[in-house]
Amino acid sequence: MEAPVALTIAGSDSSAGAGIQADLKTFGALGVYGLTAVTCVVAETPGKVSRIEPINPEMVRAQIEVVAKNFRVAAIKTGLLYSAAIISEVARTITDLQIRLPLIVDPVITATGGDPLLEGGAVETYQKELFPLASLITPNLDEASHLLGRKVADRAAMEGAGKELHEKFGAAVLLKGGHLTGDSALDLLFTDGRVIEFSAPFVRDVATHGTGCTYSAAITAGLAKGMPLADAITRAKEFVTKCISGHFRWTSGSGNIDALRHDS
Ligand code: PXL
Repeated sequence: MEAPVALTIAGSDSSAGAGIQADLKTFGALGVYGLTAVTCVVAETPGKVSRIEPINPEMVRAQIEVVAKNFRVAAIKTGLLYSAAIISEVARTITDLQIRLPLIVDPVITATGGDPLLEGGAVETYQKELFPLASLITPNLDEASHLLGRKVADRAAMEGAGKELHEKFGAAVLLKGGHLTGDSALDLLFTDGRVIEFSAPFVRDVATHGTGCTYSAAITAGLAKGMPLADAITRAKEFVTKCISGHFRWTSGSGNIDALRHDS
């Protein structure tokens, strides 16, 4: 059987725990061949971004075009898109190529350590140009708060926020609750007017740089293999939990470095 193929349109993380590196490790672990369109290069170590440089939007388009025309791509995810210009170019390219595949948009706005990754003003471009093309949008609580302009910080607020985003953009929305509910990591999927819960034990005391990227890449891999959305999310959440509990750790006097382990 031919291997399923997925494309990630995302940034490069020099520490390799997040971004396009996490996506490729995830695709590989789940038996999917990963293609890439790099949007920006981030010089960072977990917890500290030191510099970001964008790729020319025309070069982002060129990468998407050449792989889309030559491979049988089965699903696409977007990660860090960095600027309004790149978001617009990605949306235009997907429209021009008449790509009608599952499109998972992970609206990356800040790094896990809090450093900004997306230029100011680009959130509006996401909402106007890319979300209407998405099949699934996967914000965490912080991203949902940015998108809606109000704090989303408890279960009741999650219900309202997810419903509003689902109705506004016509895409399924997976709102990721993280450690909001104590001992479990609770996510809510808003799809076809229904809400489905996904929960996993919260793994404590591990720095979780790259969790969001890994989760959306694992969902994309499941969809590329032909799984229904809710099944792809269930399997992806199990996969992320395994990557966190099996993490790498390098100890040093100036502070430990943790990284997800995608092959555990
Ligand atoms: O985890 C968010 C993220 C996504 N993409 C890239 C990143 C990061 C976090 O640092 O560097 C490229």
